[in-house]
Amino acid sequence: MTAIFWMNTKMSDTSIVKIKGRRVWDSRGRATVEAEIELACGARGRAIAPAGASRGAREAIDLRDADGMGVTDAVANVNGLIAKTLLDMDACKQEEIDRALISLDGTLNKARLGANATVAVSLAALHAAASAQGLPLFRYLAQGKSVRLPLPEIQIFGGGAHAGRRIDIQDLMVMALAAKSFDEALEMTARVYHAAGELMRDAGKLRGVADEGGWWPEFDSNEEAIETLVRAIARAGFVPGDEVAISLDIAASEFGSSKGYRLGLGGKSLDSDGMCELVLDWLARYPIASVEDPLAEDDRTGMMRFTAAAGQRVQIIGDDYLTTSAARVRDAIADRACNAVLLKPNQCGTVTETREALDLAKAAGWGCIVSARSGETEDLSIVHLATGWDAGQLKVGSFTRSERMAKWNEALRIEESLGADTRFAGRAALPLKQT
Ligand code: 2PG
Ligand code: MG
Repeated sequence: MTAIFWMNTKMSDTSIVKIKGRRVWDSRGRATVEAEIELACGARGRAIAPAGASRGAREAIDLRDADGMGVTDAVANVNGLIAKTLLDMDACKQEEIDRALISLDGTLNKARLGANATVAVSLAALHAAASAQGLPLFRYLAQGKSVRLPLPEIQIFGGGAHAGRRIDIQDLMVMALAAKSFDEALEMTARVYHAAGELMRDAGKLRGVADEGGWWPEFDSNEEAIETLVRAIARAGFVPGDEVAISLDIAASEFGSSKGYRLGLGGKSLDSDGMCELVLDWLARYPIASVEDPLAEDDRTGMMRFTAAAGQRVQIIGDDYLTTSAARVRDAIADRACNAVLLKPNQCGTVTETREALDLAKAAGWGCIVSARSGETEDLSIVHLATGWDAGQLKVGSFTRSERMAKWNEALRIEESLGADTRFAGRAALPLKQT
């Protein structure tokens, strides 16, 4: 009897007994941080920090060594200060773990420990807790509530900081609005991706791919890029806008600020009003359902003006503008400066802070898009966050390269595992009046 009782207690003991940090490598061949956590019951969790190229100025710090590349200090923080602090804590108490990380760091932007260290640890604890309960991570996060597979937003052409600034727009993506399931959304996107490749080949413009696997943007203007995407959707057999819509990440902070914008293609210089008009003109001319960071991260009045003009008919996402910060989401809700938030756990550095930003956005009826970074790995955490939290949308990059496909394929497995309970967020995930 005593022995059995002892074993049961041991099995349910989710206190942290070991934390190990190590250096691994991401999809751009850059060093990054992996954290592994072991619990008293034997369960383990592991997670890897991603890294952005177009980063918001207010993002939590991706801690690098003096050479700007290495992660020796960030890994040492996991194995030293963080391990010491979190040892014996209960992995099932995510908020307590994350609060401990926040107070140990003591800065507003994780400058001491590095968000690459804290996000890897925070996510590893989450994985360990789910594993201790014998649940896939999305089910552990859902806490018995029903969930929907997210609407995927998938890159067809890369650009901006992910393609040597060959064109100004950073991500030219599609959303398969007519899809009835995640599986069908991927199948539709595959057809568009390959149709776009054929168009580039026929035009003698096939030059390989950009950082996230989207076709290299060999175009003479931003408009030519959008027009080629419209043609690819039609060539794949879909009605542009109705069945498959365009989603753009302008990432405007990369080429401008509230003081002015300088587009590389065409050498145009625009003030905030001019930039606003340019993107509004694209919305009027092309079948675009979603646009991210149309103005720069410091251009509050520009974002407010843009949202007032287009927020009823188009999803307007704040990425660099909001940096997964609950405080900034709260301000933007009050300002009506966007109607959707991009959620990147490494922009804030913990699971709990990501969740806070999501909860605020959801309560305001905003769109919520859980997102990968341009520097990624085989880590699958964000697929489970998007599904388990019922965020509604998921952005992972293109339809090639295994760090991207691993995530799309994981969502397929989740969809299959739900069987008769499967639900797909589809176009209802967009915060639009007429969908
Ligand atoms: C973005 C992401 C993904 P990065 O801006 O949304 O495309 O890019 O990770 O470089 O910030
Ligand atoms: Mg972005």
